[in-house]
Amino acid sequence: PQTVYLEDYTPFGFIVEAVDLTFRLHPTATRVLSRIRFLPNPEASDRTFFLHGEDLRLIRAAIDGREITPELSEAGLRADVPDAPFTFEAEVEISPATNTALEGLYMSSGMYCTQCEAEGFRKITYYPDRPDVMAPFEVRIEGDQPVMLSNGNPGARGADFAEWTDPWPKPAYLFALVAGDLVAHRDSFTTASGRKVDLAIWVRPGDEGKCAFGMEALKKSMRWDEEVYGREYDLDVFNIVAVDDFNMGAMENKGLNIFNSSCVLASPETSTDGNFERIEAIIAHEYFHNWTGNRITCRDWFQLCLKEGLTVHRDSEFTSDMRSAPVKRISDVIDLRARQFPEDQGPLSHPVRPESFQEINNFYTATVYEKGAEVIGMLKRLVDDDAYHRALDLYFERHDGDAATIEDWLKVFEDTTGRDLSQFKRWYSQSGTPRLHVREEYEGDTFTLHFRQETPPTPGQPDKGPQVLPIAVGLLNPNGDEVTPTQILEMTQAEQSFTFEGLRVRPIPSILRGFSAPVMLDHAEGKDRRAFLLAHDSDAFNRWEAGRELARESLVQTVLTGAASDAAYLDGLKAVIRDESLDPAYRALMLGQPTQSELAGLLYERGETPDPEAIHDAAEGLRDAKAAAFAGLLPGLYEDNQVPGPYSPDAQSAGRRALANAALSLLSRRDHGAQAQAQYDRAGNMTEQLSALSALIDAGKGDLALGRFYDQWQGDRLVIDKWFALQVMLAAPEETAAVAERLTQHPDFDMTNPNRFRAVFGALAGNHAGFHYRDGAAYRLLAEWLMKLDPLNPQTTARMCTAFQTWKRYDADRQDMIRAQLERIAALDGLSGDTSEMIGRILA
Ligand code: B3K
Ligand code: ZN
Repeated sequence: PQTVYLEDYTPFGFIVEAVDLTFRLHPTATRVLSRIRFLPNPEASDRTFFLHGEDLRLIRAAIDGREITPELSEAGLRADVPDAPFTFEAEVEISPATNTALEGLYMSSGMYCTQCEAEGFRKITYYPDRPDVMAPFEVRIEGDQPVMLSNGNPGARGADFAEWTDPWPKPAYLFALVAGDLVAHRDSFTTASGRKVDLAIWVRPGDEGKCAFGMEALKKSMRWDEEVYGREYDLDVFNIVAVDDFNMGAMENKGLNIFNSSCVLASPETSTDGNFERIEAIIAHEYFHNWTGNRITCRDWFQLCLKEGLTVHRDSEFTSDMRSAPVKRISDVIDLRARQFPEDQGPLSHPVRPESFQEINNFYTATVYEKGAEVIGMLKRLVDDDAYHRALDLYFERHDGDAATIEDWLKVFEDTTGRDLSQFKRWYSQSGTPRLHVREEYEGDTFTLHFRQETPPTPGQPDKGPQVLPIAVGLLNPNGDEVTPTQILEMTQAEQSFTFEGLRVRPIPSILRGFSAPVMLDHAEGKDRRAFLLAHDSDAFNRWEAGRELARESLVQTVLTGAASDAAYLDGLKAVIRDESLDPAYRALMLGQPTQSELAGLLYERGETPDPEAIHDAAEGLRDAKAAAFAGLLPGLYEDNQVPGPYSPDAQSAGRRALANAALSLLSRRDHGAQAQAQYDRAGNMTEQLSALSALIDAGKGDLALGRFYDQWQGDRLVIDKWFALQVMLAAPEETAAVAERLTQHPDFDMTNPNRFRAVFGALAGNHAGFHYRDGAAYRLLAEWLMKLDPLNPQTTARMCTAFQTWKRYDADRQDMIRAQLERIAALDGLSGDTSEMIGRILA
């Protein structure tokens, strides 16, 4: 596979003026007829006429009506063309039914659908498949499918054809086509300027009852984008389609979003509160792409964070507005630490804007998405909300219809605020997580914070410059009152001090409030200080973080010295969770604890070799300690947070259920699952049913309920995914690999369905002690299945290789076992470019 470099960018030699496509659908022999109008691009020097194309059977090609015999290769087609406007025509044949990679045009449960981002359109027809080539598309679909959809507005429709026109120029990666036996859940939305938009969510017959929530989320997103960003929708229709076989969550194709059915279908009986919240966020995310991604797209794939970081930032703002802002912030940071930090601290570390790649699909990462969103959050903090929105207005005005770059993005901020963002730009080019060290000094009535920042070397980047860090700080007095409200300290140097004057008593600082920069904070505070902040910090994030720090330290001490769980932590936590003035969702987050994988990372960071079994035992020990310390409190907490009446997925109800279920999981450590069994037997929604089932499994009492659960839900693929995942996630360390292996023998296991594959193997990688169990069985099992999946679905295989990215943290035996598995995969005959790039980087 070839490496592509950001610095090699050159514009395409031609402009595409218009695209006309006709599809004659057939499962194994679909014909695609294209008519593309090209003009020479005055801004390009290279006029080589090369069109991407992969796995296509060329039937005929013509230029201005005259047949040609182009030069064909694995990657595409080259031809001699006139030095003037011309029309290129081609007819190709493709086979959607045998397309198991789920990229291009493929079939899922009998329906035709597409996935073109990033480079899938070239599997549909010959085309300059690059995001800076934008054109209006006309599409005609011929076939006998009851529903046939494409991008844009509907045109003529007959018994065996349907036509669609998308007036907005778009890159090919936003092309979509869907055809099948589908039913619609319909609604409409009137935009701020009074245009009526027909909305529809298309699903397989039988799923129509699971669309209402998604539809509400869509309408809320449309309204929110008008109110907060002044962005209106721009077509007569907006269609969403649910597809069972999909490599990721969803796709923002213009006017025709395609969703993994797990990210749109929802009902109280089959979906958890967590599912509802995620669906709302993903619908918003894909909808918001209409402006940040579609109207303004990326010049090249190195600029991916331009649309993804920004759109994640926007969907986080949306969720904060719809639900609880502190709860959303804490959840985002938990997620960042679980997925982005390990990536940035291991062999796969790359800048938010990568500078080279072999397979772009390997760069749809937590760094590009989530760290990319953090970078925008910092920018907003630095310039303030008003300036942020003025910059965004300018961005939309200046770049509508463009394929833009990070330089364009930063320029609108420079132009609206007069700031020089050249140092800030390092957030896009430097990889790695900065470490921020703090020292305090108090003299006279002056309090000083001395900061020092450093970013360890990452692949290809031995030396780093200091980054711009917005550090949100507030000061408390020893009574717990805030004496200095939150302010943003702007750190730009490697070492920098900030003073606060006129303080008659030594204040207690609360640093990095709201997690104002994505760094690892090293502040030698001591337990008392943390307990104080846990009790008093007025910043909800830092209050939670103080508890988290205590939990981390307690666990680390247990692992290293066998110490019992920290009593001060348990006391402080008890006060918080019994405080009824606090949001139940927030209290539920407080009850949680760092993951075992996070602890392994922390130990490694401190120069220790993490022992997965010891970490597992410490984590279990802390849960037992909570169950014991809160024994008197838990039954009340459980009872008081029951939500009576019909199920509603709103944030308040969900928060109460989260707290009740957190209490339940601790309770069942002492009552051997009695309360959980009672909840399982009466559960009226999936949130209650699944948390009862988890608690039962955890108490070693899950077998009967697991059987009943399967019998009840065997007809529902999405619920059965949960059934698969839960068993692996909650398996005891020494049994995890065997449980996963047994599940791969189950008649419902289907490796070609990414959701099902991930249910088993995502859970295997997520069960830290099970995955790293000393016999290495889980490493072998995962490698074996990745090798089976690679020839069918390279994208999902490559993504799941990330399970091995933290391998260098562990002891020599485990490293040897993992290396052996990685080398075994690397040696596979015909290994895909996707997987080979990932394994190569992990081994490097
Ligand atoms: N843009 C798509 C992701 C495409 C992934 C291609 N491998 C979904 C999203 O971020 O909204
Ligand atoms: Zn996105």
